[in-house]
Amino acid sequence: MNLAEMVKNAGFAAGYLLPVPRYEEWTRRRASGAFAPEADWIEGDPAAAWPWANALLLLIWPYRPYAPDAALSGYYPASNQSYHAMQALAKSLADQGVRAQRAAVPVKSLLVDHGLASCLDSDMLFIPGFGTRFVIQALMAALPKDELHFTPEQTPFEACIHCRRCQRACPGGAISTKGYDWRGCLRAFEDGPKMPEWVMEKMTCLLGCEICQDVCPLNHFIRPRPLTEAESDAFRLDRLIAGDIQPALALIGKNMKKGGKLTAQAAVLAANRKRTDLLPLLEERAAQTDGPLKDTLQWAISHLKNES
Ligand code: B12
Ligand code: SF4
Ligand code: SF4
Repeated sequence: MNLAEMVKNAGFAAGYLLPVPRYEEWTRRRASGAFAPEADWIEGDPAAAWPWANALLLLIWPYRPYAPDAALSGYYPASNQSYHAMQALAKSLADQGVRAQRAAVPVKSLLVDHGLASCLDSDMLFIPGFGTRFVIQALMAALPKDELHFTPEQTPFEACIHCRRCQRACPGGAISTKGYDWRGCLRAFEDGPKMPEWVMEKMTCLLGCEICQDVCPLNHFIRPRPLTEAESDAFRLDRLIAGDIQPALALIGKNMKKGGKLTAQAAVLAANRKRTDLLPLLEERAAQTDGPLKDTLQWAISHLKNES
């Protein structure tokens, strides 16, 4: 087998092979409550979770973002594509008798600690050639001994030019001279049918927030790409508000369905984009809906009524 070739054939731009990692300090810091709740699903002790594995393969999937006026995060469609590429790679490895399994590990810390990426003031990772626009996938594997060619550790490097554009542009004030604080990051509060008022008021994008990456000069060499026809159609606000989310889920993965969040985000975005033409649809949907999603729909309706 030729692992580097398999990684390339699966569509990844790079693959880094590391020994099974240990990160007790990271796990201790998480236990102290320092990290966002989304970090809870990361495995705290890899040697115990994957006792059969002898290596960790970190895979890099670069992508081009959409232009800011598309109001759609390019990360999530890319993340879905890279997930399927990673599963296909695991299957090809299994076909060669190599056990490999998706691993929830703190990929940022691992890349930074090995000098393979640099953490910017925005808390995004930067890799030369890809900017911050890449998804990281991770596979724990049991490789034959003659395939264990670990990626050499590099000297850690600094890439951020501390221009503070991300700090000035961040709508939640998450980035400051003290660093990044997830409690001010819009993305940390966008996962359900209801969002805090301050998040709804500042939301500019579906699926996440792209602002700190859009303004970063280290990304400006990457040309945004237009939405394909299928993407434009799948993410039409009227469609998402009506609950017709299957075409969108086909592009971003079924796990993005969680509790009506696509409909909630579309309603908020409709309000923030002053889409008064969508008022009748929002009212119709609110009349058929109960619970927290109804509150979000009503927030959007009252915002739009104040506009008209
Ligand atoms: C939890 C999480 C979030 C949370 C918190 C984000 C955060 N920055 O902490 C929320 C939901 C807010 C979020 C938002 C986003 N996320 Co996110 N997220 C994660 C996740 C699942 C875990 C990250 C984590 O644990 N954070 C806790 C921090 C503190 O730990 P860490 O990131 O591992 O490592 C840092 C620290 O440990 C620190 N460190 C290391 N040692 C020490 C020691 C000491 C003493 C100290 C003080 C610090 C320190 O340095 C490390 C580098 O910063 C990762 C996937 C993964 N498996 O890691 C994706 C991940 C970080 N997210 C990603 C993305 C793309 C995003 C968004 C852009 C999505 C979007 N479009 O809206 C935003 C960006 C927000 C931002 N500016 O960072 C990508 C980042 C890719 C990249 N190029 O950097 C990742 C890697 C997912 C992936 N598989 O590709 N995310
Ligand atoms: S915008 Fe400037 S300060 Fe912020 S991460 Fe990019 S280079 Fe660093
Ligand atoms: S993702 Fe948005 S809210 Fe979060 S730090 Fe970046 S600019 Fe701020």
